[in-house]
Order: sequence, then C-alpha cells, then structure tokens
Amino acid sequence: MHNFTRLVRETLIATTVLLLAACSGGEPRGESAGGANEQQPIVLGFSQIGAESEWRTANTTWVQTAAAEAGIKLRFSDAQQKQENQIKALRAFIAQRVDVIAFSPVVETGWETVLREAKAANIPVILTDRAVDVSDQSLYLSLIGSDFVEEGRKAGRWLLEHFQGPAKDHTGDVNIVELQGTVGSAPANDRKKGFAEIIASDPRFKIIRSQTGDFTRAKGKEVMEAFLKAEGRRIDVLFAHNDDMAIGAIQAIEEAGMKPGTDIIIISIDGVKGAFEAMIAGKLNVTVECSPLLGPQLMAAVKDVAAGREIPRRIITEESVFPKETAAEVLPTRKY
Ligand code: GYE
Repeated sequence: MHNFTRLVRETLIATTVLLLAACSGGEPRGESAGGANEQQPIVLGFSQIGAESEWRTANTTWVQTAAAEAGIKLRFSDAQQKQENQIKALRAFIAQRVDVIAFSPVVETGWETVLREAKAANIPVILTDRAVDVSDQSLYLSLIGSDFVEEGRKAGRWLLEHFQGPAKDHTGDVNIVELQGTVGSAPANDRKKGFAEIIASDPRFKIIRSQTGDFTRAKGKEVMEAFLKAEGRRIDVLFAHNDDMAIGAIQAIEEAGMKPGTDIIIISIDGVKGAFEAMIAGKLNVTVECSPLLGPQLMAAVKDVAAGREIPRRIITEESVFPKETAAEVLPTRKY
C-alpha cells in the first residue's frame, strides 16, 4: 500500500512536470503567465561592427547596459569592421538558437543568404543603426536608427547658410573635400547623398576630392594629409562623415600649418564629446547629431518580438545640429 501511494505520487509529480514543460514551451519568452513561474531570460545575439569610433564604443556600452537592465541575456560579438566576421557571428547565433538576433550591418549588400538562414530557423532579426539592401523585405522585422540622408542634408544646409551669412564675402567657388565613411555602408552612402542634394542648389559649391577614411581618426588624418598635399590652400571646406575622421583631419591641417575651423571650415556628424571639445577650441565649426543611444529602444523591441507582439518597421532616432557657438553650454549635458 505504501509503495502504491509512492508510485501514484511520483507519477503525479512527473506528469505535472511534463505538463509545465509543455506549457512553458508554447509560451512566448519573458512573458510567463501571471509572473508566478521563474522567467526564462530572452537570449539576444548582437553582432556589432567594431570599435572604429567614439560613436561605436558609446553604442556598444548602451547596448550592453540596456540588455543588463532589461534582464536580457546578451551574446555580443565584435566583427572588427569585417562583413565576413559578422556573417560568421550570425551563423553562430543561428546554431545556438538564440531567441532574437540584432545586428548593425557594416555594409548594405551581401546579407540575403545568411538572413534567409535565420528566417528558415525561425529567428527574428532586428537591424540597429545601419540598413541592409535586400530584395526580400521579410528578412528583417525592423530597423532602429537614424535618418542618414537627413543628416547629410542638415550638414549641407548649415554650409549654405554659413556662406550666405558669416562667409558671404567669399568670392569664387567653395572648394569642398569630403571624408567618406566605410565604403558601401549606409551612413556613407546616405550622408553623401543628402549633402550633395542640398549643395547642388548653388553651383559655387564643388566637391573637389572625396575619399573614404573608414570612419576612423587614423585614416581621417591620413586621407586629409593626401588632400592637403594635392590641393593645399585651395580647400575651403571639409565635410567629414563622422567626428572621428574630422578630429584626425584637424591634426593633419594643424601639422600643415593651417588653422582648422578658420582656414578650413569643418562640418562633421555624430556629436561625440570629442567634437564638442574641438568646437570649444574653435577647431570644428559644427556637428550634426547622430545618436548611438539605441540600447533601450532595442531591448523594448526585443521583448515585444519575443512576446509575439508586432513592432514598427522603422524606429527613427531624434537628432539636432550643434554649431560651435552652442558647444560650451551643451557639452556638460552630452551622454556620449
Ligand atoms: O556615424 C560612425 C560610426 O553607423 C551611424 O558608424 C554609424 C556610424 C557613425 O563608426 O561614427
């Protein structure tokens, strides 16, 4: 009799465990019923581009902090600015069967195959920061990030206004050199496009040299040295696709015996602290804000997706423009 009772009790426990397991299997992650059960953390695989700029390192910190705060288990991988490394990381996340994949694609093209693999494995994909160029739009759920074309336009508009206002006495052409971001990346393609669209309205504005500095200070400096060697004092304006390249270029301009911000007007994008310091020193004229603080928005979207809720196809970050006159007042409020 005693044995029989034990058998019944053990069978009941085993059945309950099986039932519970079956229930939680069908339940969306991170949303356990009534909060009574122990929640299974959502696992997020995140493939970052690298650590090429102040923007990027701030972005990494915000993603890591936001994941920890949201109770999301983050698998983080750094691709060192190489697409092949990102593809490998995405494949590893698929093999590990993470709940959601998020990544910041280094370039726009070449993602179809790996994204199809993620789709076949039923793993939702969210893009952060940069866009991809794919024919099948169902390969990702959403893009969280800035409007890079608009950032290029803002840079162009500031320049037009500058030459209609403070520099209106300038005679002849306005010779511009451009430091582009990573070749084939969304921010490089789009910022170039937005800027060109605006300056096209005035034929005096001419881009006399345009080359990539890969979003880094070292390459920004190197390419600016080459521009200065080729064009010297003909250069009126530098448009850099990010602050880091502008900061590298400032060094090259000083080493060439010129005054950055005065002899050469400098416009860049991001709004990192280094840019505010350069503006306060009078060496950079303006920075167009591009916010890397996407972490909390990303984690909210990841939770929604894991719970089976729909998320918007495009989540755009709000941004401003900071001319050097505002730098000293704004710097203490900057978070990156
Ligand atoms: O402007 C640059 C970074 O994709 C918006 O990447 C980002 C860009 C940012 O390296 O500094």
